[in-house]
This record gives sequence, structure tokens and C-alpha cells, in this order.
Amino acid sequence: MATLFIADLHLSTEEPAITAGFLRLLAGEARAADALYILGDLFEAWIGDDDPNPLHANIASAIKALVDSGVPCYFIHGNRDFLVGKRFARQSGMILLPEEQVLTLYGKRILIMHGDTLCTDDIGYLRFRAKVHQPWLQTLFLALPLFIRQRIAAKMRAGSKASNQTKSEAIMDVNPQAVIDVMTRHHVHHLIHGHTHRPAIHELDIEHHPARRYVLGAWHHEGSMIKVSHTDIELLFFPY
Ligand code: LP5
Ligand code: MN
Repeated sequence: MATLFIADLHLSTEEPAITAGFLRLLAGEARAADALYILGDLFEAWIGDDDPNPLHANIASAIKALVDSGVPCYFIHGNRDFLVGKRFARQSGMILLPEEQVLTLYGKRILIMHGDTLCTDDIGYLRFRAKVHQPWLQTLFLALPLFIRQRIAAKMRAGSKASNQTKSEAIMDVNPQAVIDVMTRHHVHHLIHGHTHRPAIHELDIEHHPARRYVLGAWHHEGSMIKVSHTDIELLFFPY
């Protein structure tokens, strides 16, 4: 048996192949898993649980079918879908987790997170994140008519794309010291995250002990998952 981790699918109506690949995973390999963890940016953008986009109901019912088959599904918010709320969680059966969560799987302590908060050199992003994570602003945003929210989200996406054009690749990756700090704080030797779209397994030292950082791949051209079992932690890629 194994526990599966995915992130950065960026599901949207513009990418039906990715949606089909996710639905295939939910109806296939995930059914034999002990649990499925989705570590953020499941959706390209999320502007509220009340968005009537049929894709959302489709995804919710497919995840709910997995959960109802006996496989729990957990969700950590990403920087695109940090507004996923209780209503979608109820519809999908997903359990919402805090942005940093330590698991004990098959005798291994593993820290999971989306990964955006590790990009501490990206001051512009951290400033933006602090703003949009203010509860009062989120309440105000969610009270706006849907079409206004769609316009704001589109502007934010455009602003982000433009901003990313001018940032160095290094700034948009995790800061090595931030990784060490968070793993030390949680006393873990395994970290799984997404966000950077730079899939890899990195060796490092935590408290003078060998440790590993596992980075999930985004589902741009193929699926990606991390599979944790009694014997192994594998980073896998597969056609949708
Ligand atoms: O997302 P991506 O991959 O392009 O880049 C991210 C960081 N950018 C973001 C912004 C998101 O893309 C925006 C998502 C909007 C959907 C949800 C809307 C909810 C609104 C809630 C309001 C309470 O996360 C990017 C990082 C990059 O990852 C790598 O880590 O660099 O960070 C930025 O680009 C931040 C910029 O530095 C500044 C942000 C520009 C946004 C401008 C907003 C103007 C419009 C406001 C209208 C009122
Ligand atoms: Mn992300």
C-alpha cells in the first residue's frame, strides 16, 4: 500500500486533457492508495466556492467518489486556490489542512506544504501573499459579484505573469535556508512540496542527519506524483 501526493495540476476548462488525466487517477490508481494528498494549485485560479463553473462540480464529485470508496483525500491550499473553502471541501469530501502539516507515514515523519512560502527571496510575492491572505480582504472579495471577481483574478494573473517575466529564476525557487529552517522547526527529514514546477529529489542535512526534499512536478505535459510506501519515496511521472 502507498500514499500518493500531487500538486500543481492547474485544472481549468482550457486544459481538458489534464482534467481527464486527473479523473483517470481518481478512478484508477488512487482507489488502491491509503490516501491522496493534493498539495495546492489543483485549480488554475479559484474565486470562490460559489463559482458555478461546471468543472468544479465535476472535480468535486470525482474526488467525493474516491473518498466514498474509502480513500481519504487531503488538501493544502496553493497560491492560486487559497480561497477553496468549506463548501467545496464538503462537496468533494476533501479534508482541508493547514499550510504546513507533518505526517507520520509508514514510520517516516514527513512535512508537506505547497511550497510558495519557501520562496523567501521573492519579496514581491510575499508582500502580495500577505495582502490577499488578510481575512477582511478575502471576505470583501468573496462578497463581490462573480463577474467582478473574475476581472480581478484576471488582472492578478496578468500582473503575475508580467512580474514573473522580470524575476530571475533563482528568486522564484525556494530559498535553501528557508527549507532548512522549516524542516528543523518541524524536526523532519522529509519534505514534500510543489509550487516551483521544478520536480526533483534534493539531498540535504537537517540537524546533522541526511534529509530529502521532494518537489512535485506540475501537470503541464504529463502527470506527476510522489508515492510514499513502507520501503520507498518515489517521484513518478506518467502520461495523462
Ligand atoms: O501564479 P504564478 O505562477 O503566475 O506566480 C506565482 C506568484 N503569483 C501569484 C499571483 C497569482 O497568480 C494570482 C492568482 C489569482 C487567482 C485568485 C484570485 C483571488 C483574489 C483574492 C483577493 C483577496 O501567486 C508570483 C511568484 C511566482 O508564483 C513564483 O513563486 O513570483 O508572485 C507574483 O508575481 C507577485 C507579484 O510580485 C505581484 C503580484 C501582481 C498582482 C497584481 C494585482 C493587480 C490587480 C489588483 C486588482 C484589484
Ligand atoms: Mn503554486
